[in-house]
Amino acid sequence: MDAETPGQAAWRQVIGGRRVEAVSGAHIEVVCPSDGKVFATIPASRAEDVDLAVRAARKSFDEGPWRAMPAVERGRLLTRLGQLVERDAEELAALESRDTGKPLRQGRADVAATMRYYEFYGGAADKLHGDTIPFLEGYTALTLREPHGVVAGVIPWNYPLQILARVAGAALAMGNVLVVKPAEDASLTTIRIAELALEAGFPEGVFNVVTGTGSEAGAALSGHPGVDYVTFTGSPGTGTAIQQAAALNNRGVTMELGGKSPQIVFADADLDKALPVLVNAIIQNAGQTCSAGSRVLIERPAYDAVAEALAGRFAKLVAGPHDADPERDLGPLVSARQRARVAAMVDEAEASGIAMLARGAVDEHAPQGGFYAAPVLFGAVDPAARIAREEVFGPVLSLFSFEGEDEAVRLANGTDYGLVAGVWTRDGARQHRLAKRVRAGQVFVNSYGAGGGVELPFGGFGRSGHGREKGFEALYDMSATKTVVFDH
Ligand code: TAP
Repeated sequence: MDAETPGQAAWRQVIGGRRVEAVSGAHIEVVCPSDGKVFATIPASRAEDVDLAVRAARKSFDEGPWRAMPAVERGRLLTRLGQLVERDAEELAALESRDTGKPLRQGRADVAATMRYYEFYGGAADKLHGDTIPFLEGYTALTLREPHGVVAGVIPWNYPLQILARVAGAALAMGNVLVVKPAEDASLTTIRIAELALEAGFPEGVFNVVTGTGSEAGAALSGHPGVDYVTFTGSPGTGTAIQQAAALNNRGVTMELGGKSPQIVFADADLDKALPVLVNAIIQNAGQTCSAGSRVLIERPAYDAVAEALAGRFAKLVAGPHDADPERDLGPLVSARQRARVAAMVDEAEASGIAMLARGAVDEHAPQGGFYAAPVLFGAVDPAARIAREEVFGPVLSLFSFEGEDEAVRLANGTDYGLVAGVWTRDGARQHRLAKRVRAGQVFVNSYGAGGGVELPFGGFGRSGHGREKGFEALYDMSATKTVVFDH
């Protein structure tokens, strides 16, 4: 980054190992969600810049040293990148916190997970082997894992460091090269990681970042014929647009498209353990988490007690600036646009007669221009209501009641999504039954790991998307099987 005007910084994107402006020279202003003030700029790239980045990536894949590099060496580079993230941990946490509005403690947790992703995929790079397959007499058949080639990653604004790390870690481990388009609302740490990748020794053109809007840079990237595979995390609507663009080139995709994740609380649950987890699963990152536990389903005999206890906790929650001292329970939302979306859904639910059991507060000292949203708890929500079916992506929790396992499963599976679920019960047999019957990519029993678990395969059913990220499983998505047959 280069200092331009006092208090502001002009960041450049990274293409072909060089830090460059957009061809047009245009910029996008970067706003801090805590006060609504501009503190930096990023290049406003368009199709021409995307084309340069894809060409640089292609050249690097076809002609550079990357292709021939032994997997163990690729792994060492990823491990080294993780070490550089560790070296710059405080700087990265502060930058992520300022750019997204998340409290510094969350920024630090994101950096810790980011280090772990690069470490995990650094170690995994040489661990996925092919097979030898018994075949006809006189032949030897074997499989090789091949990279796709140029992987395009379109990254959202809620966890830029972590989502970039899970995409980049798996893609680079398998020998792909990358072109990443971060969200215009939160691009800075993605640029910084690409700079660190150069410092770590990744060959030029392996790790490219193009900044700009989704409708220009994002659309140009996902439909670029030079891209071999597209991975996207974000809203279902944008995911559909990206899949259509990739389909025109017959390219494969991984889609992580959010959720409406249920936490099922049976009357025999350990409530002392469950209650803080239920609250945290919806206020973490101000509810802007794909795996946020946004629906709590409570067995009828326990409903009143759980609702009352949650209302007591929600009434005490306070949203404040990312750098508040002491830290607040949650930060602002990422943008004025996101705050308006959340407010519209809360207003609609209230207007339809859904009972608001509690509302938290916004720090009275929070700067005027920030994008704050007080946490909200709705009770006895109709499962057909919009707030019960659609992702709010804000600190808004809905409570439902159920009678018996069948109704619990019906409610849990009653949205178009299927990303994560929590099951709270002391009954061991029921834990197993529910884990099987709930349609979700991850099920947590007596815990809820919203977003956590670098090692744990992650992805959804239905509207939550397809393909799997994280853990060893992501390596399969980021590579393709080649079968080779020898006649001897
Ligand atoms: P999206 O539109 O899905 O944005 C995610 C990423 O896609 C950003 O980098 C965005 O760029 C880019 N993008 C937008 N339109 C594109 C297009 N036509 N082609 C290619 N890329 C494109 O999300 P949003 O509008 O920021 O948020 C809306 C809602 O999406 C939220 O309320 C939330 O429900 C959901 N969401 C879910 C997730 C996860 S983790 N599942 C993450 C973010 C948002 P720009 O932002 O630069 O335009």
